[in-house]
Amino acid sequence: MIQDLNMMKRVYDHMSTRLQAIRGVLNRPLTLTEKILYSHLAPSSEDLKVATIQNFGRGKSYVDFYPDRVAMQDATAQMALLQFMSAGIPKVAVPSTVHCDHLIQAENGAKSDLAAANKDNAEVYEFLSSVSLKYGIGFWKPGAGIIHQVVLENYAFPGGMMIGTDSHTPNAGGLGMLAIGVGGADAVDVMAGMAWELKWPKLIGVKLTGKLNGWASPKDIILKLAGILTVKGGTGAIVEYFGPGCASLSCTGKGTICNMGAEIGATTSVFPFDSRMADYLRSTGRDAVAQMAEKNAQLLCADIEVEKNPEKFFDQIIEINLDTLEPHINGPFTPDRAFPISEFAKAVKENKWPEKLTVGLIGSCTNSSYEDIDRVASIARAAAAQGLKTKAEFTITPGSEQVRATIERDGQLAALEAIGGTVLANACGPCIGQWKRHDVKEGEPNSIVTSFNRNFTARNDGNPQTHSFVASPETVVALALAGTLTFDFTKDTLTNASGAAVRLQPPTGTDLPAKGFVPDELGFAPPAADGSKVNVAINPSSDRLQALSAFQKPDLAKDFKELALLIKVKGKCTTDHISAAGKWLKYRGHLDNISNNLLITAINSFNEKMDTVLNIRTRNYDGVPKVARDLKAQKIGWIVVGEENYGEGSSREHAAMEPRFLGGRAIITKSFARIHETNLKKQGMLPLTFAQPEDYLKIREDDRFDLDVENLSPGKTLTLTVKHADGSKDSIILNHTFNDQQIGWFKAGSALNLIAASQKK
Ligand code: MIC
Ligand code: SF4
Repeated sequence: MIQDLNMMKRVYDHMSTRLQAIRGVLNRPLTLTEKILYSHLAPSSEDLKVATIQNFGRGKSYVDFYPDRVAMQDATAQMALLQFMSAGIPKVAVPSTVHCDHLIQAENGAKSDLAAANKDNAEVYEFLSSVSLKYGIGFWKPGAGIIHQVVLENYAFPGGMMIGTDSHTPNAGGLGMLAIGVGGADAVDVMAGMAWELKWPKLIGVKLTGKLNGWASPKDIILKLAGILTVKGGTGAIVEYFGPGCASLSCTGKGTICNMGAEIGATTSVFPFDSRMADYLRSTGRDAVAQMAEKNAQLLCADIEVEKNPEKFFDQIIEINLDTLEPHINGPFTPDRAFPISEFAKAVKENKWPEKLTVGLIGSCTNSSYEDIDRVASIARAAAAQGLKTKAEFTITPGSEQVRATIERDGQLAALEAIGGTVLANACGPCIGQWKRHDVKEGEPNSIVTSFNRNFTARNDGNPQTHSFVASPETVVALALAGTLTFDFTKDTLTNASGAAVRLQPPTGTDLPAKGFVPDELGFAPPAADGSKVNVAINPSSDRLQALSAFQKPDLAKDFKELALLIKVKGKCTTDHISAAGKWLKYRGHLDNISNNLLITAINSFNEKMDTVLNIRTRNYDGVPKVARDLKAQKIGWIVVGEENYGEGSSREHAAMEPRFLGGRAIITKSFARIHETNLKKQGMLPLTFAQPEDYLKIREDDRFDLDVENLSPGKTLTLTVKHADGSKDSIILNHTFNDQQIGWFKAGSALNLIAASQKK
């Protein structure tokens, strides 16, 4: 069944009238991104005064929008919905869905792993399903699939705008939707019917020419782009693809590219509407949506002048020629360290990375489409015919039940199992550390290659010595057959069971199943027509769920004096370092318990150790959360100091709530990742940046700090007075990006406190 067709109709009607008005004011050609953004400006429709339409300052103006829908996954939905419940609103204002995907642990295979998850997480699933039923939210059960795949199959539509409590929400850009990852508090705004604020983005145009061939696949486009732009090159920007190469890519291939755009820090990525998207919509049972998009096609791509003179419309342009694009492998420990296959073996040897491949993992939210699996199955079939089997362990994570059932029916799964593959549950599993490995011990150096999108230290299996590389599914399978990282499948040979030298065949495959997809009839539970009677219970003695207490308003005169340093972090500090996943995922609904993972894998710059920081009060070294709790108990506020792109990666707002909960006041860094910076502001924390990045060096382990928060106002710097133990002082200038509304969140203690107060009026 097509969900929310009327909403989509409204969006298209609205878009065409609104864009006319906008063209009248701006009087210039528009990119696709601008068309979607301008047509979702708040206030909506009639109320929009032409005067409020303007050339917003890219990277400067904060602008309010009304997104069309919200999606949440189980690991972030718990906190999002606990906040929604405390806001006191009876029903969500826009179509919203919850997806149970992150909490399923991979161990022995799909069936038993799903059964185990249903048992272990029963309380959380029960909570999420009853909250969904009550507040009008669609609920996707465990096993139905990974949020982004399910959204692409059911909800995404060209020209729409959505937010999701997961950083890979941009996957829906493969279907021409502007889909943005956010923290749960942002989702609360939209579900409460309020406008949602975003800094008007810069625009990066990526021109695709030529056509992929041989072993190259859509994943290689984003792997290459990550190498060019690095993990922070897309910060504050939307990536818009254009050029003749776009139409040669399938809709799901485009989804892969947009999905992994999160790894360059981009706000989101988007492709123009084309026939490949219409084909995908039809193949997934949405003919009516395809028809509407076709009718409005001119609204769903950039104006012709943009393609002709892109330099006039984009802040940066990158061109990638698909004809000559090589397969890429990125890693280890960061997704932007990119190597074309022709240079990879040399890099492995030079860097002394473990050459033996222990496990190859394909699938996940970004690479488990019918096309991915069909192409990989073609490699597997040809390999089997040549007497080859995988030498490394090999796992397959289907992105959704719909894909899994279809590839089972069409024989691809059997082909993958025949060369040694194990099928895992339709869930995040090893991608987010939900992986019980039996083959290597903790601390043992080893290499894995995945078709996922992130490879931060310890992410997949909790082992900091696992060298994780990201590649296309095709590359993963080829390397799994070889069992070594140094195999260049484009030219090297392998030895088969009878001792003959054989070459792997480049993949072939189709993007859509000839017999159509097998629909997932059981995975979805619609909300109750009248949810007011549904009871949502939280057991007060639960260790998984905890009702939220409001954060207190700060006392500006007192709370920012004599602060201590909790930790000065050295190097990369992703949200995985701030609030680890894996075994900690089980506490995502319990703020007190999950706070015990605060910054435990970040490196202390003073001793290069993890989870070992000075407690200024006791003069002893202890774990980070322990010191934070002790300082909180003694009413000593504290700060964290960090380097570049602090909070890169996930949308998890726990990384912002935990420091707030444990008495943190400010996080001071050289720069922030977008979602994390907003999450901190929403929770009443102060994300601040050094005006002079070298001032990072002035911070000593036993300093005390005063911060002049009384002066917090838009565009004005703050001053941190650093009082060193030897009696000397430093004055450090700090920048911030707070606007008036956000200062209101800070002064109220959190953004949620403001919403809750407005409901009580
Ligand atoms: C991720 O890929 O890091 C996650 C796990 O999906 C996160 C969400 C989370 O931490 O729950 C994300 O991408 O936002
Ligand atoms: Fe799940 Fe991994 Fe996708 Fe995040 S990136 S949604 S953990 S599959």
